[in-house]
Parts: sequence; structure tokens; C-alpha cells
Amino acid sequence: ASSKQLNKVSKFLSFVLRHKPEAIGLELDTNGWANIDDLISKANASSEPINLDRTLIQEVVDTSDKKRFIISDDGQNIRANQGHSINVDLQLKPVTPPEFLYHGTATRFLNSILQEGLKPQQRQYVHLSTDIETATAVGQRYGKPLILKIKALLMHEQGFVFYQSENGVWLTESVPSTYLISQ
Ligand code: HQG
Repeated sequence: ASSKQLNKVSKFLSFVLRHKPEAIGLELDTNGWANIDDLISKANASSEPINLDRTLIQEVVDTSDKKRFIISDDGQNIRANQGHSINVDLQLKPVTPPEFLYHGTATRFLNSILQEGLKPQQRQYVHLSTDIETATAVGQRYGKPLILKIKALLMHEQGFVFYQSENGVWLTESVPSTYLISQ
């Protein structure tokens, strides 16, 4: 498939697997998995102009730069690795973070973030990365990027829980502003 097609399917999968499965009448289990055959038939029966098949889904999974999706070992189910707004239990284990993690946002959010800390907004978790490059790319989606450095290890020592998704994104429920260093 062309990269344009793959991108379109990737966005569609993000939409139904992270945010709105009911848009096509799909159900995710408590751990966020969708049955692939069910996903294909419901996507193709929906009003969305999308034509899915297994090969295409596999190609999106294999070529996703961020490894956004994972197919279960038995090949029957698919889920998003992170980014959910719906309440799913990814069964992630708490892990000790590195001393610092980074969050990319837009400069216009700084005042609010300094007042309220980082909040997950529509998603289940605040998304953090180990490197400034990733954080910059994330922040750019919303405007002039601003990189915040987070005292992650200190947070962990003070009782905050961190997780790492299957594709390496660091997740935590919130970051009070006392742990933020503006870069
Ligand atoms: C901001 C993409 C004002 C926060 C990315 C962010 C990531 C506040 C926005 C993943 C705030 C939420 C997640 C506060 C947080 N006041 N603004 N108190 N607290 N914010 O999209 O981290 O490509 O939900 O800084 O790469 O941008 O889709 O989170 O700007 O990994 O796979 O509120 O989504 O992955 O935006 O992005 P988002 P995010 P994919």
C-alpha cells in the first residue's frame, strides 16, 4: 500500500482502538483488544471510507514508526500500545524511570501547566519520552514546541507510579509543576 494509504489506516485504527470503537460498533475487551476479523467486517460495513483487510492491517502494524499497535501472539486480536482516552487496562507493570524524562507541549500551554501541572487531559496518562527529539515532535503537533524536563526519578521516590508502554512511551497519571523544569 502507499504511505498515504497506510497513514490513513493508521489514523483510523488509532481512532477506533484508542478513542471511539463504538463509532463502528466495535467492542474492545477490558485490556483494549479488538478481534481482528470483527474489526475488519465492522470497518468495511461502516460509513467510513475505509477498506480494511488483514494484509493491510499487518502492513500498518509493521511499518508504524512508533509501533502504535500490537497483534496478539495468536494473531486474532489487535490493540493500541498507548494513547487511549477510553478506560482500558493495558496491564502495565510499574517501572522505575530514569532521572529525567521529557514532555513536548506548545509554548501557549506553559502558564496553565505551571499552575496545574501536567494533566492527562482526554487520555488515560500523561505521555513522556526519554529523549528531547521525540518530545519536540510531539510538541510541534500543537504549535511552537516547548520542552519540559521532568524530575521523574524524584517523583518515583516520592510515590508516583510510572509505566512504560510496549512501544517505549513513558506514562504517568499526572506531573505536579514542582517536578517540572522548563528547558
Ligand atoms: C497539554 C501522540 C494546559 C499537553 C504523541 C498536551 C504522544 C496541558 C495536551 C501521544 C496541561 C494534550 C500523546 C495543563 C497537559 N494545561 N495544557 N495543565 N497538561 N497539557 O495529544 O502528550 O502520534 O492528549 O502538554 O506522540 O501531546 O498519536 O497528549 O499538549 O505520544 O501515536 O495538553 O500522542 O502519539 O494532548 O500526545 P495529547 P500529547 P501518536
